[in-house]
Amino acid sequence: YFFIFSIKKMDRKLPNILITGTPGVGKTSFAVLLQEKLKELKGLDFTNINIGKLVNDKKLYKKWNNEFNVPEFDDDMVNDELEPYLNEGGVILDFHSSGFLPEDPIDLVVLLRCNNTELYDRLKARGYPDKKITENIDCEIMEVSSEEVRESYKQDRILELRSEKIEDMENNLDIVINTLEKRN
Ligand code: DAT
Repeated sequence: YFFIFSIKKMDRKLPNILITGTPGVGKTSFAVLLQEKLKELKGLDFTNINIGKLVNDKKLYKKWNNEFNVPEFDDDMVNDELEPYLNEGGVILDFHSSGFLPEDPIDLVVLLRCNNTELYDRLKARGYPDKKITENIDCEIMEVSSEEVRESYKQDRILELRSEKIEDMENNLDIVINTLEKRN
């Protein structure tokens, strides 16, 4: 086996990886790059699941948040949808929230971080209204995603990485792939 994680879980050939952090930190960009590189460099087939997109596509919500005009995802509905994929293994999850996910089938958590000015520019470029930008920057400052990760996963499964410059992406890729291999 390529990964230590999977040795313990004989039912999963490949580990599951969660990419998390405040909206705009670079989760989706990194998740896509990671999947491509694992294929290109290691010949491994991972599947990307953007949970936000999944929630919308499969309507995994019962409530609507009128303030921000977004659905409020339903924990159980999302977990029911993810369960077969996580049992199978080889999934790269991409989401800002992590506390509701099951701890056991997630082998590595990559927590991305970004400074306020860079995050502001990214969310502005995305066309978010100021209120939504402020809300998200406050979340990054108050470490909402970080706290959630630390409360939900053991320290040795968490990698906290800066995602501010383009070079960070390449660096982070090396760090994540090395971490997966090192534990072999
Ligand atoms: P998220 O999925 O966390 O919301 P994203 O992947 O959509 O974030 O990225 C938001 C924007 O920032 C997008 O235009 C790509 C850019 N970006 C992502 N990671 C970056 C990095 N390390 N350096 C510079 N720009 C980055």
